This record gives sequence, structure tokens and C-alpha cells, in this order.
Amino acid sequence: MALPNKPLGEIKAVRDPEVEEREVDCLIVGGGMAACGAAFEIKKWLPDDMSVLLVDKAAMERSGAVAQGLSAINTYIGENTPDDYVRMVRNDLMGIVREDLIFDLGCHVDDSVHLFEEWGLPIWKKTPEGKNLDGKKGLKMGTLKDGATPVRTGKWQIMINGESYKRIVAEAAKKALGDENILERIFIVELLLDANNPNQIAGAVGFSVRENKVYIIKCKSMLVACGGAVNIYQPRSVGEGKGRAWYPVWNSGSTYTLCMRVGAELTMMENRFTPARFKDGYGPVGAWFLLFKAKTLNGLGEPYATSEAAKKELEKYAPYGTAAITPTCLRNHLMLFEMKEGRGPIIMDTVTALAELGKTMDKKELKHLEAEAWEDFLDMTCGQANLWCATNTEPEKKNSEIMPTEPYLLGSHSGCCGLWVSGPDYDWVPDSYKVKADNGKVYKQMTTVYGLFTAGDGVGGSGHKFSSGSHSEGRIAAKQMVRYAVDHKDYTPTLKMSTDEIVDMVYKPVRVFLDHCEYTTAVDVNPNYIKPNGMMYRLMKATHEYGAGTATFYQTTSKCLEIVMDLLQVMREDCEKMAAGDLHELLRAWEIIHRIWTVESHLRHIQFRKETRYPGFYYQSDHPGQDDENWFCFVNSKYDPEKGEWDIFKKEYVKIIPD
Ligand code: SFD
Ligand code: AMP
Repeated sequence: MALPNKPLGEIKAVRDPEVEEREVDCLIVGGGMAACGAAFEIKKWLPDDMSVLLVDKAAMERSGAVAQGLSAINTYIGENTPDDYVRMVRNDLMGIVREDLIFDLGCHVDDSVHLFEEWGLPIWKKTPEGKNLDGKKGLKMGTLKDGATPVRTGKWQIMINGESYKRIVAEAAKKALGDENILERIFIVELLLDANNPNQIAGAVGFSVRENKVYIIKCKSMLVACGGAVNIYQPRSVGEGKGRAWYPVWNSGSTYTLCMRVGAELTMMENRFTPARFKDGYGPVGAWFLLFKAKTLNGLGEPYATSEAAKKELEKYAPYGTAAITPTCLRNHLMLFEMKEGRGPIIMDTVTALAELGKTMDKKELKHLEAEAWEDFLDMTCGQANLWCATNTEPEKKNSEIMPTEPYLLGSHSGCCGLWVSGPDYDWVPDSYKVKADNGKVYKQMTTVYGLFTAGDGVGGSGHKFSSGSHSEGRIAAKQMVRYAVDHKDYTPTLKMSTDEIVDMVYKPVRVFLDHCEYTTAVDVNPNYIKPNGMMYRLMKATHEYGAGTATFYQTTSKCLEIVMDLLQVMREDCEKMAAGDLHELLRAWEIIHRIWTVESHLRHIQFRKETRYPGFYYQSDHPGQDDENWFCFVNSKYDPEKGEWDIFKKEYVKIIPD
């Protein structure tokens, strides 16, 4: 259970926290969509004499990316085929994806969507006359499972009334797992390998953000599903807007850092998602493009995306650029092209879109359409609706600007960075996609560290899973984790570090603070330490300016990358002097450490890939354009925790589904 907020403000940190040690068979780290999927599934497979624990840094009802709700489920296969789903993802991600993982997910994802509806999530339905029924009215047409037709926006997306989406999914997860198997408000800082087997997961360590307590949890198998990485770049929102971002600000790259630091292989970390969003409020654009059929215009009022110049630009990136649906990065590329040519800003023509749709509607239907436009944001990004109010924007009367935001790292939305995991053990899956464990068996979604699994934003090379796909992947991973733990029943995890050493590592920022805080009168200014807030600004400035942030229109160069690598190295050294006076600050300290590691891996991958595979997301200006001859492959990397060294290398791409 989540411990309640203390009304007295932040909780002061003490030098010697309490320590709680636990041992379970399966450990789930994270409480988001993927972890909820795992929590819902795991007990079905776990033998009665085996145990499970879920640990979330926040409270599951509102944690992770779906905290504010969503207005669409972006992956529902329905009347389509998994093969086609693979083709769509492959095209959107410029050719290089794990088709085995995507196909497998395509075969399973709809079951999660059916469950969401069963648990109470309102899914919009089409009437035989082609009208949309939202909210409870949707149920008049029956359920999706029984064959009712959803309101499709695009080929893959369906509309929902999703303000309470996460609460609904978390409730089912908690009920299935049992409150006694859940710890909330615990931030995991580090994973631990087994003392006797250097490539075997043995446990995780973390701390409570509600009481001075360190947790040491041993396990036989583990799922790490801590979402993507946000606030690794200077966001466009600063000053009074600070804190606004599109993806969840509380997801700080833990998935990647935790796994890479125990030596798990990463893949496609060079890939990022730079989403086009409504300017300043970060409202998603999908419903506007797909449901409301809105067009984007340049500052001169021209529909630039269909111009001759745009066509020429897209031809450079064939076959993706010339495909029926322009890939997400290239849609951004066209926007940036207009802006750099001096024809900005980019405008979403909401006025024309609503007027067009309204032509066939009566007054009541028109009002409902306008309400839908607001609800799209109220369900998932209410800050955007607030901004519309604050700026006197009625979308039927006044257009809104859209803008590519700061970059995010994720593997479940329109990006594909993450961990290299095993594909399913089918005969059509190439051997190079299967990770074999110590017993020679293949466990789907296991990373290259034995017993360590991931899902959702953690799984690399397979974007476009979104909320439903992440839940599904969590369920698949849960079954495999149990299989692994059962197959390793005799394994007793043993830790190399002593309890004192672990506590010293986790509470180091607190001890640095307590050692030096009396030296100055202003507690944030001290020659002996740096506060996490200061470190955050340092990180953001470095990546913003050198790492292809918004400062340079997402461009970087080999020289810039060299400079930012040096800066990151110094930051890592200075993290040893980070100070935390309260538990909130301790959380911030560890988050920034995770962010630094994550963004370092991102930039190392960009440095290695000598081409620009994702124009619109980032540009390596010394290597512009696609170079299929040399770079039509995955880029993988591995950090060696013993030696403290990185290895980056190419990994073969195998085409499984024909065009
Ligand atoms: O509009 C630790 N997403 C959308 N998905 C859709 O299906 N439809 C949409 O409409 C989508 N859009 C959208 C989306 C997200 C956001 C923020 C907006 C709009 C505004 C994407 C999905 O939400 C996303 O794909 C999934 O949620 C990913 O699932 P997962 O499980 O990989 O991540 P999570 O849900 O964020 O959960 C992370 C969990 O980890 C916890 N955590 N716990 C312990 N220790 C640590 N160190 C931890 N670090 C993190 C978190 O608390 C959380 O529980 S639209 O843009 O297209
Ligand atoms: P977004 O709101 O941008 O996160 O997008 C939601 C969904 O709509 C994702 O599946 C996107 O790939 C898709 N999408 C967004 N914009 C477009 C577009 N212009 N054309 C096709 N698909 C889009």
C-alpha cells in the first residue's frame, strides 16, 4: 500500500535508515502498463509455493505514462492482420525493427484491450449508420470481444473515454496480485548480480520516498518495466511552464540504466522520439490528424506537407518516405524544413477540420463534436485544455501552433530504443534473435542477463506497442519469468555487497549532505556538494547544446558528440558529490544519475551509427542521409560492469515478413 503524503512537507533524510531485506521468486519493478500486465498475469502461472513482489516508485493508480489517462488505444489489431502490423511498424521506424517481437505482440495485444473493456474502460463504438457512440453509450453496441465495431481513427487506433484508464488497469492488477505483494513509493536504484554467476540477476535495491528505509530484495527472476526517459534534454517549457513535458516527467530512464549497469545488451539507443505536439501544452496530435482529419499549414497558410518541395524531400528517404503513410520522423522533418526555410510556424488547422466535419451535422451533433475536441485533451493532457482556456482558444474558431518538442527515449510509442531481448522460440525466428539462458532454453523477452526480463518501453527494436501493447508484453514476460524461476528452483541468489555497503551506496547523497550542510548558511550553495537540481540543469544544458537538442534544430556533429561525452564523464564523477537533505531530494539525485547513464548510451549510439536514419528526430550532420549499404542493421551496446567499459557493435537485421 502507498504510504500517505505527510502534511508536514518533505521528510528529512537520516544518516542510518532502517533496512528491510526480502527474498521472493519473481520481482516486478515498476507499476505502469507493462508491470500491471505482468501483475495481472503472473499468479495464473506461479506455483502456490512460490512468491512475487511488485515495487513501484509511485502509486499504481496514477503512475507512469498513463497517469493522466489517454483518449485512444493506439494498438488494436481487430480486422487487420499481425503481418500488416509488422509492415506498418517497420515503415514508420525506417526499416530496422525486430519483426519477431512485433508479430508476436500483434497476435496477443487485442486480448488486453478486451480485458480493459471488461474492467470498465469505455470504448467508442460505431453504429450501423456510421455514427460514433462514446462513453457508456458505446456499450449499446455490445463489446469488442463480441464483435462490436470500434471507432477507428487510423487503421490501428481506437477511441476511448480514458481519463481513468490507468486506475482501471491498476485496480485489476492489484486485485490479481494482492495488496500484500505490492510495495509503492519505493524507488529502485540498482540491480545486483549473483556473487557466483556474473551474468545472473540476483536482486534489486531501492529506498522508500515516504520513510527512511532501504530495501534489499533478492529474487530468481525479475521484470524491469520502469518506462522511458523524460527530461534528459532541456524541455521547450521553461520558467512558469517548467514541469510540463509530453511523456511522464517521473520516468527517468531507470529501465535502461538499471539493466545496462548489470551488463544487459541495449539496442537502437540512437533512436529517439521527438514528437510533434501542440505548442506549450504538449497536446498529442493523433486524434486531430486521424479523427478530425485536420491539415497542417505553414506560416504562410500553405499545406506544405503535400507540396512539390515536400515530395522531393520525401523521395530522398524512399521507400519509407514514399510510402502511403509518411513515417513519424519524416513528418517532423517536413515541419523542420519549413521552419528552417523561414516559413514557420506550423499551424494545425482545427477551424477548417471542424467546419468540414460539421457540414453534415445538426446543432446538437456539432456541440458534441466540439466537446470531443476538448475531451481528447481533458482525457490525457489536461494542461493543453487549460492552455486553450488561458489563451482564449476555441478550436472551431482559432487554430493552434504545433511544434516538435524536446527528444524522449522510449521503446513503446513511436520510438524503438531499449534492451535487446529474446524473441519467441518458434522455428521461423532466426537464431540470432534468440537469447539462450544458462540451461540452453529460450525465454521470450529475457535480456542478455539471465533471469532479467523487460517489457513496454524497455523492449528495443519494436515500437508502436503503446499502452495496450505494453500491457500485453508485461503479460507475456510474466509467464516467462515464472517459467524461468521454476526452471531455476534450486538457485539461491547470493549478493556480493554487504548490507552496509548497499546502504552506503543508496544513502550516499544523504551522507554527503549531512557531512557538509553546516558549512554554509544557504543550504543549496556549498563547495562540498552539488544538489540534484543543479545537476539537472547541467545535464540539460549539455545535451541541449551538443546532443542534438532543440537548440540546434536536433543537429549534432562528431565534434559536438566528443564534447558532450567529456561533459557527461565529468558529470558522472561529480555525481559522487551529489547531496540530498530529504527523501524527495534523494529521489531526484538517483533520477538524475539514471538520466545521465541513459542519455550517455543514446549519444554513444548516435556516435557509432555513421548515417542519419531518423531525420526529423535527429541529424548527425557529418553523416547526413540514409546509408543502407553500411547501416541497415541494429546497433547494440553492452556496458561491462566489472571493467567499466562499453562495447558497441552492429547486429544483423533479418527481414521476416515480406513487403
Ligand atoms: O496520444 C519505477 N501513450 C499512448 N498509448 C496509447 O495506447 N494511446 C495513446 O493515445 C498514447 N499517447 C500517449 C501516451 C503516453 C502519454 C504520456 C501521453 C499520450 C500524454 C503511450 C503509453 O502510455 C505507453 O506506451 C505505456 O504506458 C508504456 O508502458 P510502460 O509500462 O513501459 O511504462 P509506464 O506506463 O510509463 O510505467 C512505468 C512505471 O515504472 C515506474 N518506475 N518504479 C520503481 N523504481 C524505479 N526506478 C522506477 N522508475 C519508474 C513508474 O512509477 C511507472 O509505474 S499519444 O501521445 O499517442
Ligand atoms: P500521436 O497523438 O502523435 O501520439 O499519435 C497517435 C497515433 O496516431 C499514433 O499511432 C501515430 O502513429 C498516429 N498518427 C499521428 N499522426 C499521424 C499522421 N499524420 N498520419 C498517420 N498516423 C498518425
